[in-house]
Amino acid sequence: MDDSKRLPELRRIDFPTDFLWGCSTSSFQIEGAADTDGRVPSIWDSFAATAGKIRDGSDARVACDHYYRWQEDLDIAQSLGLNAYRFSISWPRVISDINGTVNEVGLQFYSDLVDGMLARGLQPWATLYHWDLPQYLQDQGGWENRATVQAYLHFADVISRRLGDRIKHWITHNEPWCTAMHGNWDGMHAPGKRDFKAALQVCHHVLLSHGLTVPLLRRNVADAKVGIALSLHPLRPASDKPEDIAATRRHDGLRNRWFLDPLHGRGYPQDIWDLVGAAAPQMHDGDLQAIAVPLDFLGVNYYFPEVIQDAPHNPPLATSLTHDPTLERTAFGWEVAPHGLVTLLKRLKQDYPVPPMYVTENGASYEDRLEDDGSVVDTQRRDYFIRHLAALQEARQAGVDVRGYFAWSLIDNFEWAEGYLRRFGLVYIDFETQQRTLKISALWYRDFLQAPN
Ligand code: IFM
Repeated sequence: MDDSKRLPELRRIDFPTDFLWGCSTSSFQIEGAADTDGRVPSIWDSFAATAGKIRDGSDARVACDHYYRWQEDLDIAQSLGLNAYRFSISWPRVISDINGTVNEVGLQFYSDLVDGMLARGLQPWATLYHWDLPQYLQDQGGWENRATVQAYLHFADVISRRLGDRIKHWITHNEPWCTAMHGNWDGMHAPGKRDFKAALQVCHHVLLSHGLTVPLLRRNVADAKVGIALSLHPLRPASDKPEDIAATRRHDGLRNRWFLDPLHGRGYPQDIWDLVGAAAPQMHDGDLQAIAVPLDFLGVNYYFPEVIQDAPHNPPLATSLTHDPTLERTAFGWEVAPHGLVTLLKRLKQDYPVPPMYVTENGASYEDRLEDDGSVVDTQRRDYFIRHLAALQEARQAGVDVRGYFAWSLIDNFEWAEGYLRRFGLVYIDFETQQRTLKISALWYRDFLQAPN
């Protein structure tokens, strides 16, 4: 991957006029107001309250206080010149208990939020599930329990009936890999299990809930456009040894194909199904057919590529990750590889009958500082965006149908197990005062979007 140091020339007019320019956020990471207006605990509240789970010992009880400051945040989004805004809906704010009781106050919050977007020219892109499962469902087994699929359908039904007159773009799930694997295999995320078989069962139920929700959304919402946002990675072997090449194929099997194949009607990849043996998920007749429902778009969350080595003593995949030492890294340690986005998008087009795609997340964490003069000089993040947008454009010019770009994230926020140690925002948040400051990257995005030609 050759990512030259010179910044590419980038102009908005070189993108289609109906291209979507957005930012992404998620409910748990920004809203706060944890006990307000009938919101009940989520698995992330419980996880954060458990000693040792969050690196800085923090929680998201206040986060960015967005529940109270959403108007200011949408004003900022509008001032940048965005025409779309991706957010998620907090299930524990809207459905209060195991009986499916609807919390009208919680629903009203999202209704107002969506009205606020429309009033500012921001097309609402709603994610139904961005990891904040109600704790009362986890108490019954969470996503490992097939009953959670029905609970999710109820949640989706309530939301889409109420907001479907205004929200036309729906993302069923954000990054099922993280829900399943970080939540249940490596235990880095809530609910914090370490059980590979459980992770694959969770994964299956998440995909099933996706598949069953798509027709429901289409029934409830006139002109609905429905998709899913996957975290996908371009992979390459650490060497040209046959063992590393085979390991890369296996790693791809779980990381990418385990999601892409069933969504495109191919079922779970047989090579990985055979490899995981008894850990394979329990399925019912018709599940795979439901999961394969055609989508209106695919959301691609791209952050970094992975370099894979054979690791015979590392079951079940017998692979391990290494780094490309020639690539620069973000403060989080993630490799900066804009060209990986071209590789990924072209691969998706080549290997699958993909619908139109949107980059639903892309961004970088750096150690930003609010200077005495009030500026936040995040030139590395600005350059990251420029290079990735140029890569997106290169993929488009090669014939890949990509119709929008959502930067992660509008504002600094609670970065899951990392707490507040990782800043991804275009906008700096002082978590003591809740003051918002546009970083250099935000000023660049604004100037880019609003340039006269
Ligand atoms: O903050 C997360 C987001 O919630 C999901 N995608 C990756 C981001 C950065 O880690």
